[in-house]
Amino acid sequence: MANFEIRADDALLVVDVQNDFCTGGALAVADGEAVVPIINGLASLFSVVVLTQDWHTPGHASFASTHGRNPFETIDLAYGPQVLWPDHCVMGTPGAALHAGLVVPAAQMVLRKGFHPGVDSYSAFREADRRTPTGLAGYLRERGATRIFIAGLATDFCVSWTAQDGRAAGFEVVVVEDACRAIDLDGSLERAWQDMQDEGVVRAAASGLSVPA
Ligand code: VGL
Ligand code: ZN
Repeated sequence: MANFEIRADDALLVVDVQNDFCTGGALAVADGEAVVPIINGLASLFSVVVLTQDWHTPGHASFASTHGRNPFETIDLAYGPQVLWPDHCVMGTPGAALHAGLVVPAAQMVLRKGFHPGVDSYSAFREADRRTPTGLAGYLRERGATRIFIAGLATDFCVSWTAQDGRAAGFEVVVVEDACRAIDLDGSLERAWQDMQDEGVVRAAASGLSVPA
């Protein structure tokens, strides 16, 4: 895997490191909290750092309970297929809070996504209708970022969609593999890496990132 010297026009995007995606959470990702110390270490390399939070209304359209269905089934919503999840990251609840071990005081922005009741948003750039922007691309551009490094949860959903949409928005995108953990539903992890590669997303290891001496 390639090594990267971190520059002033790089941004770190920390995706959904929230209690509900960690052990004991409503939609726990295996070993999810393992990303926390890695991300804490990475953050100091970057001058632009953005955190995201999955941030759903009660009764959100992505919740199985809303439709009287079982979690992990897929249904068709107005904008296309939607995997149904256990209720998770309900706005303002402890499960939606960032993991307490995440220590990134220099992060300048926290972006919340998935707050429209009828539309999911795995991507931090664009909601699942593929039309509604979150404002992140404009923020990053105005901050002078051209390349974004992505870490967090989950590799095969919010990280992957964010990475691909970052490419679509014109950024160079690097996913820091060991600073992510996956849900891996029916082969979704392997598919996600293939899709990311097809869009020109580059893979890195946290140990391969450094600041010039
Ligand atoms: C996520 C499923 C549902 C994620 C969010 O952060 O990857 N996955 N909501
Ligand atoms: Zn969600």
